[in-house]
Amino acid sequence: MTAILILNGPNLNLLGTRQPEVYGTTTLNDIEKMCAQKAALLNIRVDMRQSNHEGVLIDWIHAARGSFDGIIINAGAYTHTSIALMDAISSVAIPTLELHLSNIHEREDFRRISYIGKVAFDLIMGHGAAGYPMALERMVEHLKTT
Ligand code: CA2
Repeated sequence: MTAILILNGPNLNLLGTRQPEVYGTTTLNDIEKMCAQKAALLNIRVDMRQSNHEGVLIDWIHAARGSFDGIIINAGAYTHTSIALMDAISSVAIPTLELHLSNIHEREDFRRISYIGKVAFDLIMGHGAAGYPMALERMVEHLKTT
């Protein structure tokens, strides 16, 4: 069975509790449930995790080798800073999709730079929580064609 790892970076554990005007009112727990439902429909296995620590995210990416067919990552602010996460993704050579709740191209200039985007096969952004199940569909479609 196809297995997808969904990684969430710093501060995303606060989702639904602060800044609802930017990030919406859905919690990460709600999103995990949405992903589980979509996974059942797509007949895939999904494992969703969150960490505020760059090294933990890197360790999870390394450990994904041999266990997961694809990685969906909302790296939070590490998106715009972390060459280490970018290197981790290219080192495991697992198809990776970049995901954001907000449209990072329509916000501050510093959010336009994405190191994840340099190694991801696609980007889904600006759809809020709905972007997560969309990302699962996109990943499954991508894995079928590769
Ligand atoms: O739009 C996204 O998904 C982001 O990855 C979210 C990051 C931000 O740094 C990226 O530029 C875009 C921030 C996540 C912070 O999440 C919060 C959620 C609720 C309250 C406060 C922060």
